[in-house]
Amino acid sequence: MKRLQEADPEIFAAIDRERNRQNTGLELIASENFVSSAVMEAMGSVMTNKYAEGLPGKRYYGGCEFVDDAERLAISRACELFGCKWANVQPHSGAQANMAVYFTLLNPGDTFMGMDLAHGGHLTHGSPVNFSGRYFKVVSYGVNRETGRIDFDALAKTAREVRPKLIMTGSSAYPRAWELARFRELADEIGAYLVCDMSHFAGLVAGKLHPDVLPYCHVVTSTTHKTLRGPRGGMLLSSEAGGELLLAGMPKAKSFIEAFDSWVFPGIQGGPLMHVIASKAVAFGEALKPEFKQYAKQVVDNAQAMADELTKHGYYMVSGGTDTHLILIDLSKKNLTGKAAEKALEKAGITVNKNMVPFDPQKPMVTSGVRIGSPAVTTRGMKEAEMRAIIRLMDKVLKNMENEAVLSQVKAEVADLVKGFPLYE
Ligand code: DSN
Repeated sequence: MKRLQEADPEIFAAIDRERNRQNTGLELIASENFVSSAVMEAMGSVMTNKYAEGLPGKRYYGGCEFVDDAERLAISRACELFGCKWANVQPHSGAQANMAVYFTLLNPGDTFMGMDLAHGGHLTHGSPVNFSGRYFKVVSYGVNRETGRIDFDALAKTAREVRPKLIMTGSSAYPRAWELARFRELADEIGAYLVCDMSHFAGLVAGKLHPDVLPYCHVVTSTTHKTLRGPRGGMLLSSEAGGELLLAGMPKAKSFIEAFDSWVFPGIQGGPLMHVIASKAVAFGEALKPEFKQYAKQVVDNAQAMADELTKHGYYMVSGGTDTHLILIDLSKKNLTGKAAEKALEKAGITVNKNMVPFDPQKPMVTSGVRIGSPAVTTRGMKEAEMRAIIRLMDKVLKNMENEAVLSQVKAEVADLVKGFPLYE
């Protein structure tokens, strides 16, 4: 980045410090990952210069021949990867993807069900501080206090009573797999749309490490930058494409997919980020390679090794463990808060995020939990032995949160550990 260094030394220095932080620390934030240099090169390419409102072959601007090539590749690779018939790769983020879905399938004031944020759901699944909770009537579902798993019987009972028009599934801090066949049966019974926001576990779905999602949902939303290891962005997918489902109440009957497309643009977005779309295509190409399946398997194996080591060290995890890439540790039984733990771990070079646990008595800025995940450390090449070592380091920090000497010593151990797994030059 010599040219950037000369042109803007301040920004260059900030980027350099961030690169160094990523290289020398342990990244355990469950929603983060490290992209390949190829994915990064596509993001930093000339495609950032191009306006391309519309879809490939149907744009509102001239000169779109080559960005069309990139977007067509992104679409066809996404469809191949997830075995679906239609994809829209333009949403700038997962939040935009969810917004496009709600605006397509619901009218303001309609009722939908989504997982409670405090039980592992996402802001855009109906939180009152988010557009999803302001424009629509939201009835939340959650987990069973004893098991930490989704209380499906309670959810089904509520769904039969309130008859939501849509059920949103997927989560940000729920460690267990989603059994969507069961949800689809319920959705069909009450005449609701079934949507899954698989942002967190998209890479596991692509690697066949998570039960099928696409065949059960009317539409699926996702980010591309978590377990899927692509650039920051969103997408919509469906295997119900082809116009089988006509949406009632639209000015002219539009097929399902036409309506989704037009809610993404012009409904909620302007020009698509063509450099990011090109980069999504690169990431989907990487995920189609056999090595990605091995990566996804290692992500799950690593999370399970961490869970096992946590149990050995006497930690309580919501639901008792994980089926996926993430673990939610409830620190209340150790008389610690998520806020204090996050801060101490950061001082020791271990990045996690504080997180509410179900039925949390603490406020969202304090919390009783920390969420950890294996995707980023797995990308560095770490395996089960390193996961166990990481948990031992975490345990040392959590037992000595006020002891700066111990925190510095762990930081040195972290630096030693990551040296064997180089990341960015
Ligand atoms: N903020 C993301 C996460 O960390 O899970 C979800 O959008």
